[in-house]
Amino acid sequence: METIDRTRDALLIVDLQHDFLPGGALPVEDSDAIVAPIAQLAERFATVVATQDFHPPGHVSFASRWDKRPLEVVEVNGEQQRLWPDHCVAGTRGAALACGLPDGALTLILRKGTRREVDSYSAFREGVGPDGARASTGLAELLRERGVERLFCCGLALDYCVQASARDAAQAGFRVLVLDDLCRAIDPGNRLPALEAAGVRRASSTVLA
Ligand code: VGL
Ligand code: ZN
Repeated sequence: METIDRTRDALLIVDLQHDFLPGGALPVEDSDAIVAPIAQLAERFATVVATQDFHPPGHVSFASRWDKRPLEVVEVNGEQQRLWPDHCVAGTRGAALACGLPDGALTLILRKGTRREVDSYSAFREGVGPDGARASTGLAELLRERGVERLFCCGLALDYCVQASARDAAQAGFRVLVLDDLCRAIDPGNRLPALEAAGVRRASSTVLA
């Protein structure tokens, strides 16, 4: 059992957006099942950060931009970039948050992937840019200033943005728990090596009961 400490704990809700729900541009199976439980859980935290995948048209992660098919891989700034259908285009309904939370419930909405030439799975650091570096989003500093030491992660997709965010949070010095039952994966068969390597704990949200 874990007790939520209202100053030291924060909830990170990753990319709970219409395009990742059934019927969206990049639907994650059964993802609609986690929306209501996450909204309920959020009420128990004083610090709740929601990330929002928010791409300009023609984003570097869009297969259409490369004249390739989704799931193919290209090289961008020396890194392997998996290509996706056009999704979470800034200003579209698909990009809107679907977390069912009143505005006031969120401490911060963090938009990522907003630069046309750089993708960003993680809430903490962008993907590798043209300068060969991963720029900080400032989230680690914001959380530290609020006294946060431990982060509970949930949302979409477990094998991409949740994994990347949890790994970077652990690397930034936070204790990190991924709430497995409140995540869904694009490919449930994907192993999650970055989580294991970073020492991220995985648990069911029932540990917070
Ligand atoms: C995501 C693929 C592309 C995610 C975002 O939220 O996991 N996956 N963009
Ligand atoms: Zn994206």
